Amino acid sequence: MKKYDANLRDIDIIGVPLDHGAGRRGVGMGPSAIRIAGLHQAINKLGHSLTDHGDLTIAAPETQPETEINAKFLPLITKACEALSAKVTESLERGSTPLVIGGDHSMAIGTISGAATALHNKHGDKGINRLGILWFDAHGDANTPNTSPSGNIHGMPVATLLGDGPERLTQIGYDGLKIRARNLVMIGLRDIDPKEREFMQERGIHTYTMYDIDRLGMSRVMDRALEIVTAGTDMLHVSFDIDSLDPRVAPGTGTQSLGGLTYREAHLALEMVAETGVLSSFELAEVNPILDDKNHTAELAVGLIASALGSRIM
Ligand SMILES: [Mn+2]
Repeated sequence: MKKYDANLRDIDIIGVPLDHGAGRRGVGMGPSAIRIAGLHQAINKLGHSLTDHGDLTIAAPETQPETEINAKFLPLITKACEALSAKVTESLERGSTPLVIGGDHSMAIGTISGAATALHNKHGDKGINRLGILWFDAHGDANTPNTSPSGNIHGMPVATLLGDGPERLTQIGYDGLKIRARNLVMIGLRDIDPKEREFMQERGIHTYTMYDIDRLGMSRVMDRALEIVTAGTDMLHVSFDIDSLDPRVAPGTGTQSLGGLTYREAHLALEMVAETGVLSSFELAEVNPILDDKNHTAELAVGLIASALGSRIM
């Protein structure tokens, strides 16, 4: 795997003001809140060079028909994810590190399709075997339009990227799988729908739930997780849902679930990611400023991004 010098990255910030995949409005303001919380300063301080590509243009939900009840705002989310995927592919092919800030977690369909497409362009159908994914979340995000209780697409990215989702979304970048289950590890889970559990077990997704983190400690969980996602892969993408943290630490998010990661567990996990030197792209989703307490959750998000990009205590 390509090792990056922690201090020599070219970072491409891509903002995704996407609300439409979530049940609660406000998460579309996440990119602004994260920038206001000092994202540029934090990255500059680490010595990286930085280009902010601004936000994708996304129409307000009020101007859009809510077409499909089982997959709400599918046409708009498809368009946003197609645009995002193309930007992520371009960034990776330039040798840069895409840093995607959201936005609801349906954007992961775009980000990860973009990473998979970069590998597909280089290696054809075998490219997909070379993409490792670490996914931090309270939830499984593994519903499909048929199993989702809400029809909100932010609950479907994992299933979609594994090929089981709305066709328009599975075709982004190229037609086919964007993740191999064996290269995917999900961390911090504690709120999983029965049908998601079935799906995750059938597909053989590696999971470290809060139970595992309590039993093993985050350090050992990350040792094992990093071993899985770096085995035989060329790229490592981290998809970080801020709701993986406990809502007492991260109140500014729409689907809170008690019993989540502590402040230090989250930082340790991302410090360990940075230590590997092989992180190739990162995204942070689901910061909702409307629900936040004086932008603290966005500030927390900036700190976590800094840890993932090499910030050290000593
Ligand atoms: Mn999520």
